[in-house]
Amino acid sequence: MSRLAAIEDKVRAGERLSFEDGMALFLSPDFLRLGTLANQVREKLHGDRTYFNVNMRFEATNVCEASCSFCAFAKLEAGAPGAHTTTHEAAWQELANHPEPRLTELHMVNGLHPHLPFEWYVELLQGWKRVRPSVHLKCFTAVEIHFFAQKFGMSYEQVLTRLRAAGLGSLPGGGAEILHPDVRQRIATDKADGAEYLAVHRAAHKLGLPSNCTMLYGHIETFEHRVDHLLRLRELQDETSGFQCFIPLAFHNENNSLRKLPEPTAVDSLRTIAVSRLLLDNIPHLKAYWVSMGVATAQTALRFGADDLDGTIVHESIYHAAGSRVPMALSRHELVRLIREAGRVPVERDTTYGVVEELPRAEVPEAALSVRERLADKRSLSVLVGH
Ligand code: V47
Repeated sequence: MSRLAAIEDKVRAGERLSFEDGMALFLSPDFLRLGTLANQVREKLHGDRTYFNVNMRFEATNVCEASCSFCAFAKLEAGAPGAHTTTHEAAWQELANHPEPRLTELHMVNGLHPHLPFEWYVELLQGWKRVRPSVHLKCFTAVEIHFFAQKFGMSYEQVLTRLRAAGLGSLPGGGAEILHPDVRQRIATDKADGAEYLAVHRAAHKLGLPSNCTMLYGHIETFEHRVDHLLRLRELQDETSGFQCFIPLAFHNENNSLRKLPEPTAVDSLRTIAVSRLLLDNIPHLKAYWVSMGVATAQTALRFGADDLDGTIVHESIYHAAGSRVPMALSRHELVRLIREAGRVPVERDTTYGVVEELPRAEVPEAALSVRERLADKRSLSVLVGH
C-alpha cells in the first residue's frame, strides 16, 4: 500500500496523523489526491458552508521595536519616514464613520511601540466600545500581549484581563511566524519566542478569550518546520480548545530584508491548506486569507480544505506594504460571489462563528447567468458597457 493510501485509511478511520504522515503529505507529488482527502474532512466538518465576515482592519501604529526580516510594515522609530501613530479621535472616527451597517468585527494589529503607555490602548478600546458597542474587537497579537506584559510589569493574565474589561473580545492569530527556534531566531529575533506565543494563547484560552493562530510559510523554513509548527498548535489545542481558526499566511517578498527569496506558488499554498486541514484535527476552522493567498488561490482553496475566506477588510497595510497586488477591500457581494462560484454555501458569520445570515447556494455556476443577473449594479446594460 502506498504511503498516501495508508494515510487516507487513517483519516477515514478518524486516527490522528503523525509527524511522519505530515511530511509524507507535504512531499506527495499527487497534490490533487491530497486536496481531495482534505476536502472530505472539510465537508465532514462543515458540509458546503463557507464562512466570511464583514470586518475592518486597523493599525494604530506601525512604530515597532522589533526588526523581523519579513516585515515591510514596521518603522523602527517614531518620526522616521512613513512612521504613523493614530490619535484616539481618528481611530474612533474611523469606526464611527464605517459605511457598512453590517460591520461585526474590528481586527487590529500594531507595531511594538516603545513609548505608548498601557492606558493609551485601554482608552482606545473603551472609545471604540462607546462608538459602536456591538462591534467585536479582535485586537493585539500574542506578540503584542507579551510585549505589554514585559514592558508594564504584568502577567499575561493581568494584561488580558484589563484589555477584556476595556472591550477586547478575542485575539487574532498573528505573530506565530514559524515557532521552531531554528527559524524564528533568524527571522524574528527580538520579540516573543515560540513558547511565549503559545503561552499567551494558553492564558487567553484559560480566561475564556478565544483566539486564532497562523503560520507564515514560504520563506526560509523547511517542510519539517511547517509540520513541527502545526503539531505545536495541535498540542496546545488538545489542552485548551481555545483556537477557533488556523490561517496559513503566504510570504510576500517586497520591501523587506528577505526580498531575494521567491514567494510561495499557488500549488504550495493549496498543499499547505490541505496538509493543515489534515493535521489540525482539533481546530474547527481553516481560513484561506485572500489578502495573503491571492483571491484566485483562496477561492480554489475552498475545495482543498478551507472553509473561511476572512472578510471585507476595507484597508490593509501589512501585505500591501510587502507587495500584495490584491485589492484593499472586497465587497460582501464579491465574497458571496467567490464562494458561490466554488459551489459552496456562503455563511456570513461574526467573529466567534455565530451565524449572521446563511445565503442560498447558487442554482447554476454564475458564469451561466446573463450579465444582468450577475452584476450587483442593476443599472441598464447600455450604461454599464458604456454605449
Ligand atoms: O503576524 C507580516 C504576517 C501577520 C508579512 O487572526 C507577513 O483572523 C507574509 O496575522 N509576508 C498579520 N506575511 C496578519 C494576521 C492575520 C491575518 C488575517 C486574519 C487573521 C486572524 C490574522 O502577517 C503577521 C505576520 O505573520 N506578515 N509580513 C509578509 N511580508
